[in-house]
Amino acid sequence: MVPETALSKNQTNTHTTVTPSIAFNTTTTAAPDIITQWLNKIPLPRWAIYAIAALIALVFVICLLCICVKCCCRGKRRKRKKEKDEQISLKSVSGATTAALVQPDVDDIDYGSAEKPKGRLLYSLEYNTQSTELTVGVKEAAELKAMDLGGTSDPYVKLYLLPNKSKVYETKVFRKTLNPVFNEQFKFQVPHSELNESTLVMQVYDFNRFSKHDIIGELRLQLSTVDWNHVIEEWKDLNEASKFEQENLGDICFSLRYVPTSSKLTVIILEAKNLKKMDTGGLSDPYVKVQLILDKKKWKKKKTTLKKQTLNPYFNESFTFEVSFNQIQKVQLVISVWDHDKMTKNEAIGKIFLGCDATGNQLRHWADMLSNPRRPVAQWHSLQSAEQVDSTLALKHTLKIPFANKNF
Ligand SMILES: [Ca+2]
Ligand SMILES: [Ca+2]
Repeated sequence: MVPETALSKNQTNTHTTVTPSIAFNTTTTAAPDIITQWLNKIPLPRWAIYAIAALIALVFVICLLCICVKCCCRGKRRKRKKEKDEQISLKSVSGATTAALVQPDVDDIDYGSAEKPKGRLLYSLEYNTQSTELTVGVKEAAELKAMDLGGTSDPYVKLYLLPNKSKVYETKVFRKTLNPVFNEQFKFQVPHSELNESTLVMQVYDFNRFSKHDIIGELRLQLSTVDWNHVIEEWKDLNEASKFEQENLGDICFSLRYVPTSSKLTVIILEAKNLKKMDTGGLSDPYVKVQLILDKKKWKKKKTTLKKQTLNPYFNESFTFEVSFNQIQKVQLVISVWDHDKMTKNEAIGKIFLGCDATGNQLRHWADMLSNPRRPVAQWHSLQSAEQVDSTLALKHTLKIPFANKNF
């Protein structure tokens, strides 16, 4: 440093015409020299120029900070939203749902495309010629197509025989998995004469609490092609579900609430949608019957008001029944949607039943109600054909069936 200052002093001495500032800068590079010259051309005091420069720099830094903060906030918000989504889906898992929460589960919104592979199903078949009993084992599924937003599905399997679709079974629902292990067995009575004409249908569905269940894929096995000398256990790729057989009768949403201390069962019929068209005008006149069956007898019955000319009726009608804790474990709740006709007999559009001996989605709703006493639990259900439900109920009551083929 010392020799440098000495040199600059020397230079100021030799070049007397130049200003001290220029003399100082000659010792450094040429660029600051240009800046100084340029600064000298501005008709403002030097302190003002520096102040303006500082101000511009400050504004620039503030802008930069703002952009950074905004980016960070967006990241945090996204993270918070993700956490919230997880909370919502966890809530649906716990089954603690109220009637006020009847809206699509975030994870239950479709996003799958039709072209993706559906997955595979491992099943077993066994036919006992003596008892004419067909045993179908639904073992497990693998690499199922994801139907929900979270990239998973809530699979269960529905199985029945054609052409006589008298009994429809469902496995338990497995939440948030694409590789469920069911390990359930189902028995069908099939006489020898019918075995070769029968087709076993196994459909894998994605359960959705607040919307229609989506079919993931299905298997159709013509039993005439099966070699019954061996126990069959094999994996098969699921196929696209055939559309023609899936008759859509409509969906119904209702909430169930049971208060053991006061022995009150409350059923709130909320709404129905996409009901089957029963009248020539392309609409229906729906109302809902709520019925309790106890010890194989019609026990209690109530019905909603009639909604004229609609396929998407909104009811929000509440019915309370007195059912003791002992009875709630044996009772069957039958919900049926009917089309009113002025001139002819009213026709059942569809039906479902719930209770401890129900299966699949209906059993799940019933169990949710029992495990959440005093809380209303709402859920959508797909209606089944009245004949099918009547037949299932009749099969459960092999003694006297005074109402087996009548409409409830
Ligand atoms: Ca689902
Ligand atoms: Ca009608």
